[in-house]
Amino acid sequence: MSKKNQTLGEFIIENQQAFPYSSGELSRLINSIRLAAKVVNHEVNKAGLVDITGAVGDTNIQGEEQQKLDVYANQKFIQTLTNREIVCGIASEENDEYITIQGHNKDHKNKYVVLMDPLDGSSNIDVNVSVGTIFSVYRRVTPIGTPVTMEDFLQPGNLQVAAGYIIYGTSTMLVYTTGHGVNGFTLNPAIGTYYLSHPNMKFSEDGNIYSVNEGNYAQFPRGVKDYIKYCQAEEDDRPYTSRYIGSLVSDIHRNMIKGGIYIYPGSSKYPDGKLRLLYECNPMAFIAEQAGGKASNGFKRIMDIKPTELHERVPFFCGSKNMVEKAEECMRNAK
Ligand code: AHM
Ligand code: MG
Repeated sequence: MSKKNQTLGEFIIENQQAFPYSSGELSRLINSIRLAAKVVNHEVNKAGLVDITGAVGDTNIQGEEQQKLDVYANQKFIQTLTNREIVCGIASEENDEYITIQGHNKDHKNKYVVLMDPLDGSSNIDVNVSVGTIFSVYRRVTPIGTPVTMEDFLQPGNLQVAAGYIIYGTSTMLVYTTGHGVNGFTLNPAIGTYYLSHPNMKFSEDGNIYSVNEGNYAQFPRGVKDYIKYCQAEEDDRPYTSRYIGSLVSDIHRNMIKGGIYIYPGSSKYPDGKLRLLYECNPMAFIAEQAGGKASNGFKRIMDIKPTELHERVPFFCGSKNMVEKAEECMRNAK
């Protein structure tokens, strides 16, 4: 179905029938994300040149200082999605509350809600390390014609209809799934077109990379410590290689291509870890599963968790299936 050298535009049209609801709206939604990503990419790429880096002074709901580019990316994605008649609501990691989009005729007739982290890993911008955008799409559950409610956003990950990420790296890539596998498109910046460069992306069942911020080791639960010891043991194909960029999109992207596990566990200081269920973990979990990998909170499937609040955090174990299962075994045994 997917041909190399195909553009993202061609791919979307060709695969429209395979989308769960084939009215074309989801295709248009992916299209607007593609457009916003190009604009954000342009800004991210010149971040070192202009005086746009650095903290804007605001703090977001997590109490973190916002970088200027966070604000910019947030505005661009919201603007692009709002201007098209597709989305009825947006929740962003950078906004305390969700946004209701009534549509041009103020009739609330659009079907989809988008949840996103517009610029993840933004503390890496100042040091020229890859950052990313993460998005997650659901069909609203409340009736069309009425304003969205919190219920539309607090859906478990297993109800996502699409999810993806954009990585602003050595190349800019858009990687997404609509539940029919994972495909990656690389932007040719000279002509502004994304090409299908990574068709049908897969996590290998086993891998040899583990990615975790080991600086927090002393605060990790016993099970995570045991798993790290397992990764470092001189046995069979171990020790594994440790790679941690501190930019979720880049760490997961590398591990999907090379085989590996990413862990952001709970700790004695932060029992639920750092990552957000709705903006980071669910979309990455959907991609991981669609690529044959696994995503867990250490004990259960990420996508089966019923969210209770917009900015909820959750421990996150994601990557090659056998590695995640081994980490879960360590968590269980340490209970
Ligand atoms: P952010 O949404 O504030 O950018 O935080 C999320 C990022 C992830 O990209 C990354 O994996 C993690 O935070 C790194 O955190 P730490 O520095 O604690 O290891
Ligand atoms: Mg983030």
